[in-house]
Amino acid sequence: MKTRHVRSLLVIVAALALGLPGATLTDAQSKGTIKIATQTPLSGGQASIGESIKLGVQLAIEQKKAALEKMGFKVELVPYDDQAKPDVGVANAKNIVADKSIFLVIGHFNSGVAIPSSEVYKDVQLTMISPANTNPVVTDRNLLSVNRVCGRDDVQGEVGARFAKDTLKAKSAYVVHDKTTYGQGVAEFFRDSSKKLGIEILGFEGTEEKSNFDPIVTPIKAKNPDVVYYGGIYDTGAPFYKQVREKGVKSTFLGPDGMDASDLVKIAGKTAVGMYYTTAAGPVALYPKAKDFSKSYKEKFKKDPEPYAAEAYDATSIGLKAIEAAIKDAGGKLPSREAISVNVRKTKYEGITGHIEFDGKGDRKKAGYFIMRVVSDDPAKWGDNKLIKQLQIDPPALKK
Ligand code: ABU
Repeated sequence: MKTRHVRSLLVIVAALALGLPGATLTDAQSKGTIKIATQTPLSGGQASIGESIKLGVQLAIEQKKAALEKMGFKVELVPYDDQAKPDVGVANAKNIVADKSIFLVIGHFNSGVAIPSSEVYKDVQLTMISPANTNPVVTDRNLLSVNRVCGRDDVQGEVGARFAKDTLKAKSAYVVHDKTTYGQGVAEFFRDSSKKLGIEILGFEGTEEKSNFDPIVTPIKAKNPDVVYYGGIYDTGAPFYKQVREKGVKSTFLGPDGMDASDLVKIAGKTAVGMYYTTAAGPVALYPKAKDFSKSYKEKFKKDPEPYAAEAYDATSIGLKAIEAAIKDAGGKLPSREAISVNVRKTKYEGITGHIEFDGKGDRKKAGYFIMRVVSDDPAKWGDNKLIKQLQIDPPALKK
């Protein structure tokens, strides 16, 4: 390297160390670019959550990239829109692995997209850290490159069933799902746990319907269950619950974390007020360390973070630390993708959502599960939803 270049690199490094404005590496001074990809729905009915996850990642990169810049690397976010569709996620995944400067993927929102996409990442040991995917298969494939900072649906389904039995005193339930990997999966876990606890399942039905639920509401009304449970995401869950209530069904509504979005009340309005949902996204108000995150997020993006944005922030922070460790292991050079996967799995991290450590298959140890009640039809008050119960539960061991 020419003396002039060495001198300007030293000036940049010193400026970065002091946090001076304009202290960014130019292409000529950088040892390389480390790109972090997100894959979430950025268009369609689930875009509000997908966008918020992406913004959580963006904030973490902006606040925490200095360590990598001091080592001489530029850090860039590359957002991909998986449209909540498995085929789009896989096509994006192929482009992602082909870009050798991408060293980390934070995503997805939908387990049915994450599972096939991570089969592509796995082939090159590109690390995926999921902030939100709860289907057991995400980690039960025991892949070194796949981790999640949230809980799992086999646990979430049981948490919901126990709540229905012990707190709601439910004797019967009617279960509907959206036929996706996630929606059907969590509905089956809820159904099976409910049956074991003595709750009678009056109906179990899958539908791909997105707007007109009339044919499904009729038998629900006739059977008058204590609880109506919908396994799916808010974009279809909200019109479902709305139509069930508007047809005069008085049952208590319960759903999984797919309902955990302010858009639920934007669509369902007052019909969603009073309903319960379980979630694996910690309400940010619960975490003292998430206060700064919420403040910065709101200042920067002019809105509150949606559920799973804080988990996305933590997932990114873990990834950045792992990249830093892998660069050190590689003597200051760009590391292999596999070295990052190895370092992520060794994580012991105090995040804004609590302590994060992974088990051997990439599940978060002592993941949080929360039972919540919707308190207002105002989407801006989603963060005020009432915490009914908070649990920390270890993931099940891998079945042999
Ligand atoms: N866990 C909420 C998002 C849905 C999914 O995992 O597919």
